Amino acid sequence: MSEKYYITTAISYPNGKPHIGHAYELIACDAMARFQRKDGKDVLFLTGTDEHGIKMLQTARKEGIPVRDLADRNAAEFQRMAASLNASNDDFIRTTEERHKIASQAIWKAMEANGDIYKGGYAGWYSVRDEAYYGEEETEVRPDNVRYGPQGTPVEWVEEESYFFRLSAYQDKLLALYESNPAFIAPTERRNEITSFVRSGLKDLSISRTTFDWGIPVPGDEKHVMYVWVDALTNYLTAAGFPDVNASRWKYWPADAHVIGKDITRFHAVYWPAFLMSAGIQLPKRVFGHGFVFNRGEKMSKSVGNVIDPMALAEHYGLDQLRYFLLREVPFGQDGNYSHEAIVNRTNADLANDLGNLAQRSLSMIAKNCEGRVPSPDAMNDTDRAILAQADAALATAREAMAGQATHHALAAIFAVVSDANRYFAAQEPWALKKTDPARMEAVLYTTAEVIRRIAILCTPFIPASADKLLDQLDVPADKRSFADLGDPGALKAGASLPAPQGVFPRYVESETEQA
Ligand code: ME8
Repeated sequence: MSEKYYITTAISYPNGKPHIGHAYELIACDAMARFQRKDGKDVLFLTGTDEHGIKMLQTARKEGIPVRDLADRNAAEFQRMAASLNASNDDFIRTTEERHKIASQAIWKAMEANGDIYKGGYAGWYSVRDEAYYGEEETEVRPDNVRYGPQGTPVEWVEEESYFFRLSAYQDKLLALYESNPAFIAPTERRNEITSFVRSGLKDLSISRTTFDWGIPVPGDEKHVMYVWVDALTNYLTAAGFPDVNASRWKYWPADAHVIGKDITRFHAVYWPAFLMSAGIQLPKRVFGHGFVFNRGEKMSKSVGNVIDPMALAEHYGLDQLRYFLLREVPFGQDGNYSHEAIVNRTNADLANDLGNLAQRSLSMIAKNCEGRVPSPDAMNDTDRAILAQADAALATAREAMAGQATHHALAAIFAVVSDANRYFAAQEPWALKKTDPARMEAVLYTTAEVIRRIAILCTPFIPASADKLLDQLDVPADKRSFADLGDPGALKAGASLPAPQGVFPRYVESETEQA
């Protein structure tokens, strides 16, 4: 039985259309999920939408439509985004589904049975936008005479009857968790922020609302709906079959990685493990809070029109170009910027020039000089073997990087081989060997094609469609494209006929309006 791997994105609020931040997170998780599948693991990759809560109600009211219609319409947009970004999610959860109501009520009852839920009254500074109460000391009145919370959103005084979760009882347990399991929160700066937040003291958490009814009813007291974060976080359990521990998916729990944006680390690294400890459920192995991506390139807004629509970006630059850029350029965990110039430079340099040209030049030479068949490796020497070994060695580096969600390191390692393969190709001068030593020419072309096969397999998690196109050109069967097929056992067979080579990575050429 293969090892399991369960990875999740945050579930997005469908109170608007998807934006580049959503696309960024989904693409990163997709690369991670695909990487583990290629590495032989049995993967469950989950994404979805977080449909309850007052924000949804407010947006629906503003638009004058029923909240369910708003949820349906925008959930469909998120599903469309996932498909058009080539996301390989195994499930798409919507928190308005029946299975999720069952799971949320079950975790509530388990926390209640453990004595961690009690009824009380709540009065405090509430941010509608954050759906969170804040202590007075966390808020400030600004010159506009409006009181703001720590996230910079307006807060108002709200009083309501509410159920509470005994979060205060989990302070020491959480600190012990962070201490004994330093990998639980990543990257380190997030871990430090969370640790000092918990150290500063935890108050019990209001976990129900009576001021609206767009949510999951509290079991046994239906005038309350659950605080949206109790319901939202539980989605990760729902998709694994909870509360049915005999469900076929329950084997995936605990999740190996919850990948989320840094703004919601507190919910995932403080509330979530506390809820799970209370309910007696195993904790996820890791919470990774990635950075934010921002648009700084003014030029792009002119050329693309709507810069925040990730599907327009993918259409404009090419999906794999966008995926490559986001995964390679921005160190995962840090904030990053995207701009027209940065995307064009990165994808032209790495994809079109380095990988694309290498493939195009070597495969065209094979088509022309070897009758379109895989050349003979008979005259291979140590230099050839060294570049092949280098490609194989990149797997270990990439594997270690991906275990730490460092997509940029994984791609850097793979593209270092691309650069070396280009240097190798230039130094071997197969075009000159054609007359002087045809057997060596064949060996060099064989080696180059084989190194491209290995690189393409390593690239499949990141730029799946383009990597598959490269592998099609080498006539590699679909079931021979895993990491287990790297190395000599899966090597190209001399004499096998190859399809006519085609360019896979077109150069981005500035249109006249962009040059202006
Ligand atoms: O927070 N760059 O939903 P959401 C990178 N429903 N990531 C970004 C981003 C940006 N510019 N903007 C947002 C929610 N994100 C909750 C989650 S999980 C149980 C509930 C990230 O639609 C954000 O950090 O506001 C989050 O991880 C995800 O997009 C969804 O954000």
